[in-house]
Amino acid sequence: MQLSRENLLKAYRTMRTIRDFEERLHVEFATGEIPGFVHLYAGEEASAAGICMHLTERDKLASTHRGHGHCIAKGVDVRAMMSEIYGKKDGVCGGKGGSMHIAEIGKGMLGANGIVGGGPPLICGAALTAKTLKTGGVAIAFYGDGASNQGTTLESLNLAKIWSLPVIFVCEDNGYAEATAASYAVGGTQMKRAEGFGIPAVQVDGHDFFAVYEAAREAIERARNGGGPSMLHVMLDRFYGHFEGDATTYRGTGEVDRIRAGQDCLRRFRSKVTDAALLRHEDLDAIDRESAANIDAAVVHAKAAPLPSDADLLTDVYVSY
Ligand SMILES: Cc1ncc(C[n+]2csc(CCOP(=O)(O)OP(=O)(O)O)c2C)c(N)n1
Ligand SMILES: [Mg+2]
Repeated sequence: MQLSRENLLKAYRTMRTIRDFEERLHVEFATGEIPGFVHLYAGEEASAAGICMHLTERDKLASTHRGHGHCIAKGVDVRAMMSEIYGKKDGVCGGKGGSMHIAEIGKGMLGANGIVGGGPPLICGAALTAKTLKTGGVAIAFYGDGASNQGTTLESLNLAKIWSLPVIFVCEDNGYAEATAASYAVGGTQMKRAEGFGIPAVQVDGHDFFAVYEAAREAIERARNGGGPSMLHVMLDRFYGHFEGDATTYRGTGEVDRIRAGQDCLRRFRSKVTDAALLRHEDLDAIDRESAANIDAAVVHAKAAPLPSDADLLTDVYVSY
């Protein structure tokens, strides 16, 4: 399906914002100013962007420890995210979550998640709500190749199938779980796993925004029309280590350079749309400038923003019903 000019610009803006956010965090984390762990999504942008383009706020999303891209694509404000990562009071979770727990329920962003395999069961609950209340919403579980081996993920595939839930399981396969290669750790294939549960699945080139967008469109349409769950096995690569500070001794010499040179989803998007004369280089250059300025402002703001106060320790602890 042909995307409108407006949507092409939106897709590029989302991917560019994620890339700039992550590249900047890579630099800023090294200064020691950012507390906690940070896992960067750079290289994987086409997956979050291609899927979330189909979603609105009524649709729910569960993310992973590598969640910044999912949050941005789901519409969470980058300034509030940056403040959150710096642990500041005006962060999207009041500075209490940090990188691995960014959530904004109102936007359908149910949270990044430090528990590998934590997202799929959570999203089955969100999908059951959508189905029961007939909201028309769908629920997306992003999870990694490592998380695909967790019992929680396999149980969720089964549950989503037997209850015919409007879930899209998105396995973001970047070839590694920490330092362990998927080729070593994953038995069988993701496609066969889905087939085993009677769930339609498709393998997608995650470096290609358009491939992800198309596959997601079909799966989301199926879910919205009562056709139950689907799986997308998205093949992609991360540009950085598992976490910031990872020496990445387990990756081959020149592996990341080759990926950056040949498999960069942003570059591929740019050449596709400019070759086809859908957008001009100047259109994209303008977005590059706008995004760089936004991220810059977000970092300046986050650094200067106040920390939560002592009294903030006692809020958000219990929920009153
Ligand atoms: C239940 C649980 N087990 C182990 C860990 C430690 N851990 C954090 S990330 C990770 C690897 C996850 O790999 P994958 O699912 O492929 O995601 P990726 O990091 O590649 O995006 C592990 C084992 C954890 N956080 N939670
Ligand atoms: Mg992985």
